[in-house]
Amino acid sequence: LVSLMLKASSTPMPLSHNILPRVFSFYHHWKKIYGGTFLVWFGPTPRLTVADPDLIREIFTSKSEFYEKNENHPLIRQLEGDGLLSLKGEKWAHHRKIITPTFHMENLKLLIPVMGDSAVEMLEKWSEMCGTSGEVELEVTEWFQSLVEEVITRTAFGSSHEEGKAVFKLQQEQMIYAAEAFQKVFIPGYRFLPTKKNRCSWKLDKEIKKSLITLIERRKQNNSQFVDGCSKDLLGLMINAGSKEMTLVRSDSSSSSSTITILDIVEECKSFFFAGKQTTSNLLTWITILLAMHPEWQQLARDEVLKVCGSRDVPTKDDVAKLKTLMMIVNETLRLYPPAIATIRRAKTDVELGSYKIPSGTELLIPILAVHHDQALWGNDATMFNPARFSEGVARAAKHPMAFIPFGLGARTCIGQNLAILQAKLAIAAILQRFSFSLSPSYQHAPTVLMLLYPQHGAPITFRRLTEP
Ligand code: MNH
Repeated sequence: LVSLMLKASSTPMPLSHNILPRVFSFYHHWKKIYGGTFLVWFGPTPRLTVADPDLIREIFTSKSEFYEKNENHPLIRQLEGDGLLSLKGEKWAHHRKIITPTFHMENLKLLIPVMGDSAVEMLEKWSEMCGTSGEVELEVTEWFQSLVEEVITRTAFGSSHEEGKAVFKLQQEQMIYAAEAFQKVFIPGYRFLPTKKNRCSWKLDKEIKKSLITLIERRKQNNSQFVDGCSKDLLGLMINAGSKEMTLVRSDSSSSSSTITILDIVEECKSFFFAGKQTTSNLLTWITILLAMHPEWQQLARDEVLKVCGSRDVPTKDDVAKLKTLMMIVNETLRLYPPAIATIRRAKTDVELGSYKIPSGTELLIPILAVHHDQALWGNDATMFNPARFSEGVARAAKHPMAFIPFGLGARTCIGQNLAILQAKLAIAAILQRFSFSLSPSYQHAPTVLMLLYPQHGAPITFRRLTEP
């Protein structure tokens, strides 16, 4: 089934944003017959697809206590780690509270120079590659991945980011092996077979764990220099919370159930990388593709950037806040090409959802992409690229305030969304300052889903230097 689906969606399509029939073919097909909310049996598990924003609001916010995250396949779980993404109940709440300060705007601001420096460094290389012709064709996907990696490692590991990068390299490698095993997921027990690829994956898993433990132990010793923890990176916050709790536990052993251990921190690190890297770099890639497809918006965005930033090398924090057109473009990209096209919840008990009676254990699929492409919510031009629809802000862009959900909603909304948006705005602004760009003649439009929404045949883009270096 999976290979058939992959095959069906690997042929290029015309340059259109009407990608729902292609990447969500089963939904598109059944919606015509049953409407946007319908039930499919996944083996013994009933799965309700819910595309109605009123019902989505109940699941994510007003009645969220009746739903929990479902468990991913063990292969994915090993990669994503037992961190925020997949934890449930008290342990999730405890970790979320500790990690939240990492993403406060005050803290993210400190990353702006880092983001700017790595963007400029990348663009200087591009400029060099342009040579005398002033023009170069680049596969942007890989460039954006290393750009994002830099920022994610610093967010997670702060001062230990160089060592963190090495661990992330291992995890990236493991993902490739696991992806192959994942395609054979329908062969029972396949992931336990000692095939060459599985053995590579297990070996990497051990290595990752070992490196992270070493890294955390070392950092722990340095951390104790700060009495109350100055470092608000993921590692610093978790280590501080952990060591405080250990002292607590010694005097009051009853609170040990929520203690943070080194292994918990290891899992959070894995989770961070898994959740943050590909999502953000995919977003950067889609923005670039869309601006290449729509030169009029590219020019509008560039005019704005040049006006706001003047002669500054990269936008400052205040500049970023003024880039309204660019924000509209980021939002419109997240609407048409949301990197995460769906999410799943499970009913913890029997519960009423709107007028439906949902039995305990039912899975609820929220098809983010389908909600974003729904004409009833976005109008007749739902599959057109029209950033202007966001000119009055996100809440007023559609006919329903819950129609825009690229990061989910409610208590379990994406913790990294401000970081992702900040990074996207900074990087794209820096590109617009220096280059104009268009699709390479070899570009093939083939949006595909393998966990995330990505361009199957890559994103070759032609960049032209705007001024002499
Ligand atoms: Mn992110 C949760 C999409 C960037 C870390 N992320 C989610 C969810 C969506 C999502 C959707 C909610 C899933 C659900 O409700 O079931 N995330 C994105 C997108 C981008 C993104 C589209 C970029 C674009 N995410 C990032 C970055 C990080 C990150 C960057 C970290 C550095 N995301 C998370 C974590 C969660 C999450 C952690 C889980 C939060 C929780 O459940 O408490």
